[in-house]
Amino acid sequence: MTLTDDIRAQLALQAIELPSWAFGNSGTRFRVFGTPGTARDPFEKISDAAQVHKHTGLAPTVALHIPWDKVPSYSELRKHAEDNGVELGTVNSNTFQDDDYKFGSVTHWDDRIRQKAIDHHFECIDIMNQTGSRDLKIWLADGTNYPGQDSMRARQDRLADSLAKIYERIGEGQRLVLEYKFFEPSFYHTDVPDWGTSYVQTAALGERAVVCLDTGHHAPGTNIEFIVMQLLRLGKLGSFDFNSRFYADDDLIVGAADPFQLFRIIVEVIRGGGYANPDVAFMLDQCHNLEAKIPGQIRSVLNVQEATAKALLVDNEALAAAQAAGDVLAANAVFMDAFNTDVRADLAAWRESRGLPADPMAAYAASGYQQKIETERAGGTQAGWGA
Ligand code: AOS
Ligand code: ZN
Ligand code: ZN
Repeated sequence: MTLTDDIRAQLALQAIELPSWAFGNSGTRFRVFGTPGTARDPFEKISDAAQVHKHTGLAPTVALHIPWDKVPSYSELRKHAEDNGVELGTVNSNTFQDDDYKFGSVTHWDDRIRQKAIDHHFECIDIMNQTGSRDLKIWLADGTNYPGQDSMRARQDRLADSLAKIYERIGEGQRLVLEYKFFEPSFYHTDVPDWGTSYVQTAALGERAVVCLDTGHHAPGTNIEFIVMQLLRLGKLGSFDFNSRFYADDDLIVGAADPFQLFRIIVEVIRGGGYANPDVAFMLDQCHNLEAKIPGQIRSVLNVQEATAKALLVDNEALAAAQAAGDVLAANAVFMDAFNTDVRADLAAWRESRGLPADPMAAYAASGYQQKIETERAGGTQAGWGA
């Protein structure tokens, strides 16, 4: 099977948002290793992200994280992004790195702390108005570690109340995107643990509140593509945080751990009308603890593109015929044929036809950018996860 003109045209519509934090240092609770050349501030993170777009044409926007990417002038940061050929995207709030949030943020029983968390989101919305961002993404660390520690019911009610206040502030063209995660840092219960809770909470808010599905935030064995199908069916799938996991929320390179799962997810996205649909944002949520960050992000967007090309190859007519005939093996064969097709040469040719390097990893390595930042940024304080 080869990529048809129609598939080639569809591939040109792909846009994947990069996380600014992928360009800062990150690690585990055991150690954060420094990586030569790592960005020292939000401006350098944007410059690095722009390299990914330059070599792949796939990553036109960069997500910010507040307060990690706090700057005195967002119009300056916005201009810097535009000068580098990218735009600022989703603003991620942070209510997990302040002592006040030890027992929760927007779910906290203490009115003062709950209001502080709501005010932080108001600040994020003010920033979105300056950066031109559409989405406010909320991931909450809220939860408890022991049964009886707090009332799960009361926390859920406070969550609904806080989100309603934040939603009221969201502009007409903006969205509130609520991410779920089944555990960590809370281990007994999490206040937004699953797509159902995120759905229930966002449905209560209104149309401009949607769900973010982070692929690393499910128990092992979960059929994630089923969730994708269901949220698309309900019109509530607002965005993806793509990454890979072997064990927990590993935040490794998307498509590295299970390329077949990524393919199955994208098949459902396409089937549900979510591909190249601005209402369903493709984002990465990854950290590169060991590997160089810019090539790590280049590899990531290429993995998503490769899975997309394969998913677009599925012969839907043959699949429908096999399904209608109850021919289980034929239907599965149609599915697997697409996944097992090697699209790499076709994608290289497609890139060249669009003035992009056939091999973006090699092009970046040959560009001299990595050597340049390793020299120029030596000795400075590198930005890090949380810094
Ligand atoms: C946390 O586990 C979530 O995946 C967040 O989306 C994100 O990773 C965090 O806000 C940034 O590190
Ligand atoms: Zn995430
Ligand atoms: Zn996560």
